[in-house]
Amino acid sequence: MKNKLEKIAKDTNIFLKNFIKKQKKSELLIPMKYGLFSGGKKIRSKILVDIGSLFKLNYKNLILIGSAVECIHAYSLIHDDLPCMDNDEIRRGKQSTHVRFGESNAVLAGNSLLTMAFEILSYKDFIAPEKVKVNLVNKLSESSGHLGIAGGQYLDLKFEHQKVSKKRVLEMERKKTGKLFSFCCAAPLILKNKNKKEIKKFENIGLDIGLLFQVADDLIDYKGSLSKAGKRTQKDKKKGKATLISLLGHENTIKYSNELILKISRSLKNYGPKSKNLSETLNYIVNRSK
Ligand code: GRG
Repeated sequence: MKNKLEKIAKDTNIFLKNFIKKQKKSELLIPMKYGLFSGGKKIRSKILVDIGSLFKLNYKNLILIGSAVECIHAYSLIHDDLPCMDNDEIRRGKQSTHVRFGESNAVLAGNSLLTMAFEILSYKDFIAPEKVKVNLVNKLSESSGHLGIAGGQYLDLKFEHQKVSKKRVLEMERKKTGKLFSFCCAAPLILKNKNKKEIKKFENIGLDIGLLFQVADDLIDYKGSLSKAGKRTQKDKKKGKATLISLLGHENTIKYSNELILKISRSLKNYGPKSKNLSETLNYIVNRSK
């Protein structure tokens, strides 16, 4: 699993570096590259490739779509660390982008990574029907806006120091983290021209994978360390964040994540041994320490 993830991370970075090399230079590229290339597991690209392997899709196309997703992800992390958001000075074991380059540059680098995602999906060298490209742009933009990452972040900040129901916490985590995973699971089916019902099924699997990922992230905050996680831990409690741990407790949250794994595995049982890559990734997600 580790080797496969590293290969996908390397190939995603190669695509992004070549893509950027072909563009005209600008000074903003320095903080943008810092946000994109200063580590990062590239787990979202791995999920895309795992789902793509169920449908025998072209690896290069999956890496291109994964690269667009990683631009959105890097953007969300840069903005998440800003003083007006979660105010974090360390990310991936290094200074956050705004600490290194200043707040205004971090905001602009984040915005430029957002738009770069859509430049990639509409790239002339992406060989796919125009309709497929438009559908991918449509789904990725929806996953990133008020119904997705931005909307989830809004709820995350709004819920600080509040008593929030499990339903609302799940809504917040599904939007903040789940929607991008949902896109990663749906994109291969969009590429393969599958019908709406099949796409929806995989979007729902993605929402559950995202939730599992976020629960694991909350557990890292609860019991992890700065040296392993590459970011400050035990922050959620201090900031009064609404999480499943704060609601259900540590033991029940672990139980909840085991139930999620069972649910995801059940929905993939028709794919037999082809779903082995994804099962490995799920295992990695729950056992990770960063
Ligand atoms: C609209 C894209 C967008 C952003 C603005 C700031 C913000 C709104 C959203 C923040 C969303 C956020 C940071 C959610 C947390 C998701 C999460 C668990 C991130 C950690 O992902 P990893 O572990 O990171 O994959 P690496 O470092 O491995 O890349």
